[in-house]
Amino acid sequence: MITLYGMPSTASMAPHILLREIGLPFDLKLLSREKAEHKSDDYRRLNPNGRVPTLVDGDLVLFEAAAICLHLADSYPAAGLAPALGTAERAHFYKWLVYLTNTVQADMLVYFYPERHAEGEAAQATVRSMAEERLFGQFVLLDRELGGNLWFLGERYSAVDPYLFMLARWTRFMTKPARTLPNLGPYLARVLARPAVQAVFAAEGLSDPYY
Ligand SMILES: N[C@@H](CCC(=O)N[C@@H](CS)C(=O)NCC(=O)O)C(=O)O
Repeated sequence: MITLYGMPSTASMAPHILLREIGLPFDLKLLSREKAEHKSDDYRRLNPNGRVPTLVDGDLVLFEAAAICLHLADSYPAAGLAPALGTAERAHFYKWLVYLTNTVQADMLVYFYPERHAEGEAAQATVRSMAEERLFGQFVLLDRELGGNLWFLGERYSAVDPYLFMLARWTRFMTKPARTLPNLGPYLARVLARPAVQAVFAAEGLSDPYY
């Protein structure tokens, strides 16, 4: 049985959506941030970073949300969550998933944890607002790339979509949320309408605003 360790509305959301898209039985262990369960010795034995998510699949213990998404897409090809290996479409799939985790998510971590980047309230406010500006630029780029596509890569839903949705959701209280962009706005509504995404919101106990 697969176990996904996460916390509501965090980086565990994209793997959580994919597990439900694939339709696998799995055990969801939601850790308490208040009790710092993600920093416990037991959890750090699985993920020495003390961060979520972590996926345990038999002997395989995997951290990094994007790696978990790639592993799930590869392990259950019938779900069609990634283009065929060795194709140009697959190369673009890698490019966008890596861009999301390596550039957008990296700046999200600066935005949400400014105290790790500067000392003092004023410096942290500057770090945060500069991260927010960079993030908006990245979402403008993503909005342009999405254009009038149904899903991010075109006609087929892929692992990129829940990843982008998860990151876009994190902008919901920013001054310029991703949902205000012309293509991302209707796209996020389409992702939200998927039964797997609805099930994740219910299981994680999340309510409006959704993105
Ligand atoms: N690159 C990692 C980032 C994981 C990460 O930073 N997760 C956050 C939640 S979104 C976390 O666990 N934060 C707790 C902490 O940093 O103490 C991944 O994608 O899995």
